Amino acid sequence: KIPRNPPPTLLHPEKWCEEFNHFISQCLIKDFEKRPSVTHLLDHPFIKGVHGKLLFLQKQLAKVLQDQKHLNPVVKTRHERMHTKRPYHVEDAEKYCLEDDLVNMEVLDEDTIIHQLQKRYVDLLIYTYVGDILIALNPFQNLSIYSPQFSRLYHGVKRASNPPHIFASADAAYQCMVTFSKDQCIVISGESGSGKTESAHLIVQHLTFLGKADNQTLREKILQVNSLVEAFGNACTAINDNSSRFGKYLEMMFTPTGAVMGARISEYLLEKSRVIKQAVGEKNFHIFYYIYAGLYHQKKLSEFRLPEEKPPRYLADETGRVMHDITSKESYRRQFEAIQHCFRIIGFTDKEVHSVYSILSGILNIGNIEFAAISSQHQTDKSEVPNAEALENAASVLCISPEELQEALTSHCVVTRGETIIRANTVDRASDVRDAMSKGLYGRLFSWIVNRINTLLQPDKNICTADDGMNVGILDIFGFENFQRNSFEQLCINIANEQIQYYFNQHVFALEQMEYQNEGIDATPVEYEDNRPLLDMFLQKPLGLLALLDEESRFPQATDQTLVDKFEDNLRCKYFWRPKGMELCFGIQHYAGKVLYDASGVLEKNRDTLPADVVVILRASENQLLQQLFSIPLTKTGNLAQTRARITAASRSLPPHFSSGRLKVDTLEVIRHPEETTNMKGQTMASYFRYSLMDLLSKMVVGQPHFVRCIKPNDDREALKFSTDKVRAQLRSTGILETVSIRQQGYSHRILFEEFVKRYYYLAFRAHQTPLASKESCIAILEKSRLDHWLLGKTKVFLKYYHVEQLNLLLREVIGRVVVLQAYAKGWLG
Ligand code: AD9
Ligand code: MG
Repeated sequence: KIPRNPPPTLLHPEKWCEEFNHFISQCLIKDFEKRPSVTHLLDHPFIKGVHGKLLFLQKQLAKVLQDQKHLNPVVKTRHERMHTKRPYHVEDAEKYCLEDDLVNMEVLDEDTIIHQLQKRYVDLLIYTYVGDILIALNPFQNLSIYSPQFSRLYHGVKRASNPPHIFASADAAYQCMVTFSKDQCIVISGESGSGKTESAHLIVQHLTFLGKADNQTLREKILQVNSLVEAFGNACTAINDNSSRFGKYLEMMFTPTGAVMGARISEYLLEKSRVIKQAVGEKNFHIFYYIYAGLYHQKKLSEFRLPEEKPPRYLADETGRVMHDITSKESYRRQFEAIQHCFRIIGFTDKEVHSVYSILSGILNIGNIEFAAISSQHQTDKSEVPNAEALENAASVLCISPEELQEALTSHCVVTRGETIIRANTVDRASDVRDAMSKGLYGRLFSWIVNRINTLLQPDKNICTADDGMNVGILDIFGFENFQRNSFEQLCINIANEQIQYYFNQHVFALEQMEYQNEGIDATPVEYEDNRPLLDMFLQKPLGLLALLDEESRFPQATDQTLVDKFEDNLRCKYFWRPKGMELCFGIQHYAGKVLYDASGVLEKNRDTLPADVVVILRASENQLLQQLFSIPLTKTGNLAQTRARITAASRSLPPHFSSGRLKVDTLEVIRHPEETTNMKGQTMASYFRYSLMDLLSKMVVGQPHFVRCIKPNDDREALKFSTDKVRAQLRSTGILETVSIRQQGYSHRILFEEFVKRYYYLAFRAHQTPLASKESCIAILEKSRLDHWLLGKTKVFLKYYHVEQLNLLLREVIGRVVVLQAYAKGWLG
């Protein structure tokens, strides 16, 4: 008798077993037309020598094929679904009326939806589905629903058997990847502090569980990656104590059989300016506090030339007061230990880690360098360094010459008519150079850490190359921000969010509706707020906001005032306005709300110049890591050739609408402006930003998307507090109501007849049959699988979001039996 559920240890116990499993699956599924025969098996090195057992094996194979006829239907009625046993205990019977999926609701209006979410939230049911999209409300408290027990509970089961959960979304992406052998992409969006980063962690946690790496160390490494990167890239802001100050796209790579084999991170747009200055109530990047407190406790501050009596200026709070409690904070010290642990587990050498600490200490020391004006009879505006100690400390930890450092900070050279003239820097200019140096150092250090992690986590070529594998990408960017004062950083962050919202709209609304038209299916169009005009206003050339900013940055005489004037003259649309009496301000109507931006300092931030002298002295450092950071131009997201190749590949797999005029992913067009990509030197932040956004999208469009929409229930970060207005605003701006409608009416999966038959044909046909890739074959499969409410277009099967799950479960049941065979085989061969 074949056991229903083979013991899980049989799946990946030893290498041969996996290979054998893969082999049989191949025979059964991929080459089904040929029908697996004894000769196939005999040729396999694992089978050779055990012929005697094969007859029995063959008999079992035949039985598996026969058993297809008795597959259990998985479709449950809604009533059954509602009463399935739930893992978290709900006492009150009335609570069963809570709807796990908003699509099932009969009355569909904003108030009803908000009421549902509120009732769920106070019951700690923070997750809710809208079809295949997950809404996640930030609980602002720790919940006990993320243990390994819960990972098991959500592993490969019908979605309706458990309450909605982030693990279920991760599971769906994983199952889609394995079933369709296709890359997946989980897009997490929501405003700042809504829970994106936490959700991303939980997804990684569940995916590592699913991708059962035989290799325990690899698993541990992957789990540490987020903590390490976030120590360097996150900081405390007015909205969120652990706010992401960079965008992160983490790809988890899997073998064709679904075992995790590596990971890769791409980072976007680190907010470097935070190193030198933070807004009121905000802090520098976490790592600086960790390292200062950690080194203090290890009595190593002097080794890194960090002053003990007075913590560095970069760690001062908004009033200019230095945070004296840094060293007394237990949590910072513990975090420092955790970071040391992360470095070790991931595989950084001690020498590398030491270099990283040196560079961080170097930055803190650079921040302490002060400048004073000296005026002599002949020359005014010269500057000198009154606190030579800070300068020496910085030079010492960075292993550079203090004289050269002073020279690079207080003077610059001008080349005119073949002559080089050394000019003194004013105090302001010297301070700018100092700050540019700190930002440059930190930005490059961050990129280096990310690149190093990628090297340490790349797949072992003996197991599988990245090209043969598949991946699930998880996008966690900085959320939409609206502070009291918003600057260039907020502008970039909000444009990025605008782009992600556009991507969501494209997938959920535009592409779906266009497909109905093309396939001759009659569907009522769902109205939604298209933010394309706004995105055009930012990204268009030559008159988009970013292009105008770049143009103005090229004029040495330009000021922030002329910049805002230029915006006003050129951006004549309803999304842009200039408030009266605030000369340096401009307002933008974003999809998520109105934001007032302050243009002071924007030009300088955009120019982001790092003087050549600084590069020269850092390149000459005796610290090898530092040399490396400044000798190779760090192309953050791969070189031009790689990016182009990726974009070409992406455009091939894009739905045709993407390349048709109207729905082009417009940032992809940027690649045609070679000055931006080939000339990384002298590049402005705006053009780098545009390039990064394009690079990110080119990665995302390759995968099949899954969406997690995080919602912040209140602005006070309080548990159980549900502000109706706050939630309403977020539901409106992200178009959740419209999403519910389209998921209720719509068909989110559209599969070509050919692909459908190829994938699912043995749910209805016998092994030796070769059905045509026709409409009729599709109907046969759909009817046999007892699905209802599907539709057929001219070339595609239209499925509801839940159909794919049902079909995959049926499919897995068949494949599951193959695994049982493997168990038998292992018994005989082992
Ligand atoms: V930002 O755009 O990076 O500023 P996020 O990433 O959206 O923002 P984050 O994930 O950092 O927000 O969540 C903010 C805080 O909410 C966390 O620090 C937690 O304290 C809290 N949070 C969010 N999700 C959960 C959760 N599932 N369980 C418990 C949570 N706490
Ligand atoms: Mg975050």
